[in-house]
Amino acid sequence: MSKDTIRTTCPRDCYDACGMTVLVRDGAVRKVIGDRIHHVSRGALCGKCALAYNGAFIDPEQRLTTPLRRSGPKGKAVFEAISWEEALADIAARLKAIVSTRDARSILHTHYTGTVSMLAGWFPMRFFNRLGATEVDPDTVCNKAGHVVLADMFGTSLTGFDPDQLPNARTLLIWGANPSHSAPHLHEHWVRSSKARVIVVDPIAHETARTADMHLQLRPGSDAALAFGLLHVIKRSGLIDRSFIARHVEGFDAVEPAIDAASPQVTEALTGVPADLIVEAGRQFASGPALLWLGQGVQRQPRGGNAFRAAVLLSIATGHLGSPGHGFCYMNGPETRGVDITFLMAPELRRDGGSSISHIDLADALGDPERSAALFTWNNNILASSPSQSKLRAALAREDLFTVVSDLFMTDTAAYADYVLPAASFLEFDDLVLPYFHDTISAQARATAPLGQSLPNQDIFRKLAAAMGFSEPALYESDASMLQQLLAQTRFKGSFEDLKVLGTVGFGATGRVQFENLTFATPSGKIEVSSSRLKAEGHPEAPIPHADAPPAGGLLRVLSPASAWLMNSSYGNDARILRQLSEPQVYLNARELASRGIKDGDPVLLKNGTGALQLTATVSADVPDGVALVYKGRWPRTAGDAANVNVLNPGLRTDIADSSAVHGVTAELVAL
Ligand SMILES: Nc1nc2c(c(=O)[nH]1)N[C@H]1C(S)=C(S)[C@@H](COP(=O)(O)OP(=O)(O)OC[C@H]3O[C@@H](n4cnc5c(=O)[nH]c(N)nc54)[C@H](O)[C@@H]3O)O[C@H]1N2
Ligand SMILES: Nc1nc2c(c(=O)[nH]1)N[C@H]1C(S)=C(S)[C@@H](COP(=O)(O)OP(=O)(O)OC[C@H]3O[C@@H](n4cnc5c(=O)[nH]c(N)nc54)[C@H](O)[C@@H]3O)O[C@H]1N2
Ligand code: SF4
Ligand SMILES: [Mo]
Repeated sequence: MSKDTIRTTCPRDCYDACGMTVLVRDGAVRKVIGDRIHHVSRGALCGKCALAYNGAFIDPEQRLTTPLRRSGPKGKAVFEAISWEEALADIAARLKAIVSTRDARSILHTHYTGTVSMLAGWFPMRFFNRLGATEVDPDTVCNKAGHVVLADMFGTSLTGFDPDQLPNARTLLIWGANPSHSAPHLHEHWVRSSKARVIVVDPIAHETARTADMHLQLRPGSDAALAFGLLHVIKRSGLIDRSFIARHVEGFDAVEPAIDAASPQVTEALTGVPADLIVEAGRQFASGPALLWLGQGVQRQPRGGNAFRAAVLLSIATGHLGSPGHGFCYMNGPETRGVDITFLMAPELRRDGGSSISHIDLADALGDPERSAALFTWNNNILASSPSQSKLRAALAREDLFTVVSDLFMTDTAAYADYVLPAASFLEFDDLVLPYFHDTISAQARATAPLGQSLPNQDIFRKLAAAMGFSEPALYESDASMLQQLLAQTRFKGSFEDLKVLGTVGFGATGRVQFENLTFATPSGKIEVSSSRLKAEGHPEAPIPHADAPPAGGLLRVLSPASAWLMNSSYGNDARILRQLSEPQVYLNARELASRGIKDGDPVLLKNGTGALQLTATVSADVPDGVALVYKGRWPRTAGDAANVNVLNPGLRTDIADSSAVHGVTAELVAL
């Protein structure tokens, strides 16, 4: 009997990027646990991964282990096992026929962050670039509005504060993120243990909000108004940093009249946040070094772009940028570690400049034979996570939509495929993880062989390139070569083998300062508060103190953020996770339930003009008036009505960037 212990990294789309230890016996994974020396996880995995990595991920009954060809109606998950050779030859023949008789752009591909490891996340792009397929812009289902406005103002959205700056800060303002779910170890070891005063801005009194020093429980979609209210307090207190603005900011004048008008009383009326809390929070933020964590939830609102532009004004107006303990963070991209990942995607293979559509338009595009002949989905479960779920389901049922899905599991989306290609899990191949919060790099190390005939994405797309007869060497580059090139760009001087021993490495104890030189990659070289570019696209030139009107006529705003027990839609098929989740629930406060004659535990229907969802009503004091909370990510087919919360989303768009405004959905609640 041979025993082994492998150190590796969790590659889920999670701020934490935990280090973990895999116990392997006789070549098989016996146990996955947290790595004691990892700076974030400190020996513990989150509850969901502790279950799923020791459950569905290593269960041959749950995993896809061979390529499959459809042998029943679409959506019924009736398949026959076939060889890789046969599957790839069939797929290549179909794709070639589409390319020769139509346009390659009628082949759509969707992908996202099912894994955020570098090779499995990005290398397949080489294949699709060479093919000339239409990319469904991945960020449009998640965070594009935030990226576009930050890039417009600062020249980048991908260089945030270094979390190691927290000891230098007096205030940590968490705006529209829920670390207690979406970054559980950061919640425990970073937020809760910090000496800084913690302020949370969120409609929901989630655990991070409840344990913070201050919780500004605003109405959904009223963030910009709240930001202007805080700026009013800061201005009135003489705490606007005029010399910082004079040197480093363009167009601040454009927001001054709205700041002057946004008194605490006006702001309370627009946001529901008590005036005295607005005063206290504004003064606290301006009182010294402050970090602003811009969550992804806040920009998933119909005016999410404007909300982001307004919230980040706090760091600008106070001059809380460019020195220790200061800064904001949306996320930290590979460039914060000196890494340019463009080569992984080989955009030069693309001959026609490329085409892309938004996730918001996916269901319509797939429903229209003129626009789509084929769909390839990888690292993404669209039928659980994309908007317009019923329309999307109808489109996926199109007999003439040639559909290929690569996944680890038979998801609702895979059930509609003509061919399903089994992907290996992160426990089964080497890769690199560049966390999107901490400035570190981590090894994802192979602990065991791919289950059954499953293959890492890289192998799948190398083989498919060969089946297509493509000759470009970039399509066949080895994993080892790409890992070596990635590492060579970083300040880590060892090899991948060296990194495997260490698990995760950082780059020095002092901590990077965001925008240390106070130079910005904008046309003016300064922070641009007013934007002629956005104005030319029809948006307000500068942020405005907008607040959505609360829904009228008994309608509820449906918020559907991250669940503690699911990772997006991942783990929705794990038996022990499903027991933790129990039946699909909608959380409302007792007043909202009582006003509808509904009791805790009653079966209810949440419905609007787009769809209806059966749920169990559950009382929660965390949820404010006018809001229904339904966590995202259930697999539709695990529910009686084969739907999840996205059946209610008509495909709402953010004001900027055609991104998802899923937290703007409204619906009525009725007893069943
Ligand atoms: N209502 C509502 N909907 C939302 C959101 C919301 O807040 N509310 N949030 C949105 C956001 S932020 C996101 S990011 C999306 C995410 O939406 P999803 O696409 O559901 O994301 P994941 O569950 O992370 O991953 C998708 C699939 O990738 C597969 N996968 C994992 N590793 C690999 C691999 O190595 N190879 C292959 N081929 N497949 C792999 C997983 O098994 C999983 O089925 O959902 C969006 N949908
Ligand atoms: N456990 C778990 N962790 C995850 C994920 C998961 O599904 N499960 N998903 C991962 C992914 S892909 C992403 S993108 C991140 C997202 O993680 P976060 O950045 O934390 O974003 P969300 O969970 O979408 O929403 C965060 C908060 O936004 C709030 N919110 C909604 N509307 C508004 C509003 O109008 N104003 C304000 N201020 N707040 C609002 C919600 O109430 C919620 O508490 O999490 C990642 N981590
Ligand atoms: S999902 Fe996040 S918290 Fe859970 S193990 Fe992975 S990195 Fe850690
Ligand atoms: Mo996301």
